[in-house]
Amino acid sequence: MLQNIDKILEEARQFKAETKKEIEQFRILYLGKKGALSELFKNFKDVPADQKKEVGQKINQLKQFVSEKIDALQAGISEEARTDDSRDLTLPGPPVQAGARHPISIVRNEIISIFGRLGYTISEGPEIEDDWHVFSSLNFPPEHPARDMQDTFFIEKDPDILLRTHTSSVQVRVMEKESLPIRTISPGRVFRNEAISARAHCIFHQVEGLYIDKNVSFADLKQTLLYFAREMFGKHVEIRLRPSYFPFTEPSAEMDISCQICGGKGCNVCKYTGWLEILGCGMVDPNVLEFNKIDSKKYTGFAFGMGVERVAMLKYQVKDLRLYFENDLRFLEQFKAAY
Ligand code: 2U9
Repeated sequence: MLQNIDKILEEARQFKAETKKEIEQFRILYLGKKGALSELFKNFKDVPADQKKEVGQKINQLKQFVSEKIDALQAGISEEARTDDSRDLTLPGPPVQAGARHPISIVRNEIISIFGRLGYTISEGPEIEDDWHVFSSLNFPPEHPARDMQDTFFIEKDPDILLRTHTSSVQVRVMEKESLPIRTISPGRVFRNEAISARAHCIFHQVEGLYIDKNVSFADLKQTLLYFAREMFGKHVEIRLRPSYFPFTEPSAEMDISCQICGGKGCNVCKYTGWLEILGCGMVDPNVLEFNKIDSKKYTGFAFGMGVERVAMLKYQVKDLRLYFENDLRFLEQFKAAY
């Protein structure tokens, strides 16, 4: 009997109970009507008289141990575990924090989608480029400032290896590889050696477009860009083209959209002009076509280029471009509903 009590005590010591349900199982096993202690008390009458004192003490010690262990277990378990068995496992779980797309990705995807509806393919290419694909094949004269160390990040000199300053280089690669007609946009990161400010960054995102076919005209360019502006900013948007200069297009233009804040009346966003500059464009310079082995007497083309950050600033009324690079969740979370 004494050995049996020691064995039960040892088992009670080893018993692991964490949840409310397990503690109750422990209680029933030792203190319940048909439990170990009730069994010992029942058999107590058969214990020889000379052992009764010792056995009685041992049984009481066991009972005390079990009671104290139950109290300790109940005090020690967390509120969650105490109510564990009352949880309804069929209920939906706690909400999972969903991430959101970066506003630059949202705007880039939207630009891609708009031109996709006009039949443009997407082309991508290397960020590390050579002089030919970034400058020479695009008609940049030898003394053009963009070729200077102050404007472009060079990795190696002679022969020049550099970080692309625009994604036109991707379109040069398309002209090398693919047959005509070409109708493609190239979204991607570009790099310029600029001081970081509210309006400029040394890394930014561009989408450039190129359309080359027979009889492509400036009117086609204008209508394409009007469609883009209205899809992007709303159906009442007007566009305006101002003459400009780029080495790779002739004639060249910069496009403004009518200010959506004041409806063209003039406000501090459009600096009281009613217009906001959004992109550059033009007819592909015949030199660029010839450099890329395209007969400029048979084929013409138009091209355009825009900074995604600039489009996003106009779309979301963000005045400091640096916000797009800082990844502050208080800023990024505001775009959760956008896409
Ligand atoms: C080829 C030939 C011509 C792409 C063009 C622009 C005008 C332009 C700027 C807008 C803001 C760059 O991000 S920005 O700083 N781009 O103004 N880009 S036409 O012209 C091409 C492209 C490819 C073969």
